Amino acid sequence: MTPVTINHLVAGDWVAGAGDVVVSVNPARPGDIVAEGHNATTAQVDTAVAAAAEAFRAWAATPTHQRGAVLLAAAQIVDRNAEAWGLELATEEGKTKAEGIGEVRRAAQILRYYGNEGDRQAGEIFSSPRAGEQILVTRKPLGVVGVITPFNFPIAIPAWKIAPALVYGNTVVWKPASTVPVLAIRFAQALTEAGLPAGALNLVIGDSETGTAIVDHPRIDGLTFTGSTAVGRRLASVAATCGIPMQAEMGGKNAAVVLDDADLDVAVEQVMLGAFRSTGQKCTATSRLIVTDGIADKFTEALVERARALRVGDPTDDATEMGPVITDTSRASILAGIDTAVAQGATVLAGGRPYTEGPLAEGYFIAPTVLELDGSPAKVWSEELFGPVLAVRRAADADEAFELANDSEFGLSAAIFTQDVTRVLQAMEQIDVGVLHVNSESAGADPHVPFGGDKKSGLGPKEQGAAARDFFTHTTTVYLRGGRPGV
Ligand code: UN1
Repeated sequence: MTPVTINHLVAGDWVAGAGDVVVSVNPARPGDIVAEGHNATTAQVDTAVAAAAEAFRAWAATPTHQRGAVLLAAAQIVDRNAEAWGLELATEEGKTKAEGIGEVRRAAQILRYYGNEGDRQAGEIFSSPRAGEQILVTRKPLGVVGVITPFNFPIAIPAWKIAPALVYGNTVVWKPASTVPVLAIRFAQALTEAGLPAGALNLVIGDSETGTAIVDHPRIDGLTFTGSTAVGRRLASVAATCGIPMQAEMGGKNAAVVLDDADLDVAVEQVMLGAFRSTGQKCTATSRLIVTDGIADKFTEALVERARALRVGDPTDDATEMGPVITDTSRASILAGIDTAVAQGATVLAGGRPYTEGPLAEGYFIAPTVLELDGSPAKVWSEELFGPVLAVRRAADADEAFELANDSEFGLSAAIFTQDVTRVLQAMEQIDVGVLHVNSESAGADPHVPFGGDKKSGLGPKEQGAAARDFFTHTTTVYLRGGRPGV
């Protein structure tokens, strides 16, 4: 594949970066360059923000139906290119081709959902305690929104931030992870080809300096971020200093709880998907498993057998079930996390190693890993590794299992496997998470319902569905009376 040239979309033009060289490689074969070019500089970020500010008034004044029509046209372009862009996604990010194509289609679905926003309710009306008066709550865009997105969903997460930002009348300056520039370029191309006016979306590819230049820019009115907890907290403190609202989706340490009465096959299948799809690189991935004593031996044995048999390989091969992690640095930190777990008493039931021979030795591969913990303090239980590593603990009963599920500073998602409706109701009450799956894996999000975490997994309003409106608009409460006495 000829490398894609990395350019930036600034004020409606595709321009070369004036910063450092940036190269994105195929994590399955790091010798293969997927894209290359130069990062944007801080001066280019300034130009992008100025363009977004300039475009704002006209875009905000455009009827929602018309803004939505641009998103609907972009959805068609994205759908039409799903196969080709899905393959590019797998090549630059490392998830399997099927997942890559699925993600591109998901971006189209998100564009369609927000493309139809004009048909939905735009505000509210309340009774007034005073005669001749009504109270309306209207919504307006924030202004210029900074969007910072991670590597692991290079088109779906941008879609679920940028589509609502635009449809509610904001303009955008977007910095994607520099490891996945191709899908960012494709998404921006789809929107411009669909008729988005110049300056409404600006794409600047760069490093953390670029991100900081966006957040603390005086003309930025809000920031939406998905990524690591450390970066999210740093940006949140900058946003707080600048006095702008921020929405942050950060870490997860999501538990699957398998109770004695669970259907074994369903639970094993779903825990496998939760732990190892996308090589475990989802903030919603299952990284902790809690299994009650009555089913623990049978379940763990079946799971370990599946994990050992998982086909790891080049994500563009149809037979592959799990690809590499994103970078060498990431592989090294995940392997170090496994070593620490073993030093802290974990038993390796599956995986636990990189590949040192054969075709996988070259790429950033790690075998699907299952570690059993004995209950003594272990970092792998509390800290996100963002890789194909599942830490297992046993619980005496459902009550202890729920307590262990809550034993985390994070609260993004959880999965519970049982056929007992009473236990399900109890889990809904007791497990502190933003997303709870009953008899399905811990990952996944639909465009029309809120997505986001409890506890320290997130800051600010949730994403997607009507929840997105809370972040991307502000309300004005209008006390409305007639202008003539008695009317
Ligand atoms: C999903 O579970 O399909 O960064 C989406 C992440 C999450 C998105 C998860 N914000 O992994």
